[in-house]
Amino acid sequence: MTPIQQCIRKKDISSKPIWLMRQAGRYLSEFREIRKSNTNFINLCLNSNLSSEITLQPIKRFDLDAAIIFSDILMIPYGLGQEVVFKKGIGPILGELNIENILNTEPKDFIKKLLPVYKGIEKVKNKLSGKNLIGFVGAPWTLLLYMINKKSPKNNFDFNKINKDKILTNKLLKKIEDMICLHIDKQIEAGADTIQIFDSWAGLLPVKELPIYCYIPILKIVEHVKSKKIPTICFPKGIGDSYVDFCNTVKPDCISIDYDIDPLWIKEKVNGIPIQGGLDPKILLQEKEIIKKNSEKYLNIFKDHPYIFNLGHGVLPEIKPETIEYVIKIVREKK
Ligand code: 1CP
Repeated sequence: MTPIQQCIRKKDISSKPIWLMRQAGRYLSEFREIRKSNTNFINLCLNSNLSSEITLQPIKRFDLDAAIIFSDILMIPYGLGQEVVFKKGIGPILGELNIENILNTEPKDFIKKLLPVYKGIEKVKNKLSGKNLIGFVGAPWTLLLYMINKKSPKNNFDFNKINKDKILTNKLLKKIEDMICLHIDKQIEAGADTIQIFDSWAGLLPVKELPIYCYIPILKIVEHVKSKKIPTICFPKGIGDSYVDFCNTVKPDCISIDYDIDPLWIKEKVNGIPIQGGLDPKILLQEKEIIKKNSEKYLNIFKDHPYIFNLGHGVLPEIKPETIEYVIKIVREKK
């Protein structure tokens, strides 16, 4: 049994597995080297030789317990025929939303477009032993938001824009949910043994809309994955106190917390659900003592609770690889 299975399935508290969101990426020179000559990010995700190589880069460098496939949540809009480009310094820019085309996309055509993602997973699986291979998807709400907003909602979010045409939004949401389930199925077939669901922008929803746009759509996906006997890790970033309602409604196999969540508070609220993450990635830009103190805070609080060490969001490009090594050492040596 792999360390993450031990933690999630057996609720084992004796070992604290570790992996990091965005563990492959720009903070690694070997990633930057590949990225330099592969300027089209989507094409890079669709190159199974390179995506599998990038997935394994942090595994070769560090003593991590899981690999997460190098891909992106926006591969789903891409698979549905919406143009997706990543602009340097800006982020993702999506093309016109042609609802008719999206709703008419056949599963077989979607799968065909994303086949290299699944090939990449197979390649990683063949080279990985004793470690988990995490597949992932964006949650329905976060994908809907990118698809309608056509860029990051970081600085320009207007809920009314999303909620304007409810019938249309619901049709789109249903299609997104179906494609998420399909994308998960194909990742599992290819060798993914755990599924993480990223609702990165759940925190933008008004609290009263959380059940409609966050909990219920994710619940459907979690139930689908549960029927395949594969564990889910859910990350409804930014919803604060609503983490409790989320856990009570969705009942994920593991809940990933962001850096705003008080770890002691959540531990008491989740009814024994395994917890992942929490540490603010910005801490990893500070001095060693501060890194140690903060990492140990999480390890101490979760001493008696099934816990996967991770961050409260992704590794920042400015973080030094030596710092990651240092954090792993702290987690491994903690008694
Ligand atoms: O070279 C580069 O500039 C590319 C940076 C990059 C990377 C390394 C992007 C663009 N995506 C990725 C890979 C990626 N994305 C992974 C790979 C596996 C890993 O090592 O973790 C994963 C799991 C994701 C998931 C993802 N993409 C999320 C959910 C997690 C999160 O960060 O909240 C989101 C929101 C995206 C969209 C996206 N893709 C890339 C960027 C810069 C963004 C965010 C844009 C924004 O701020 O809105």
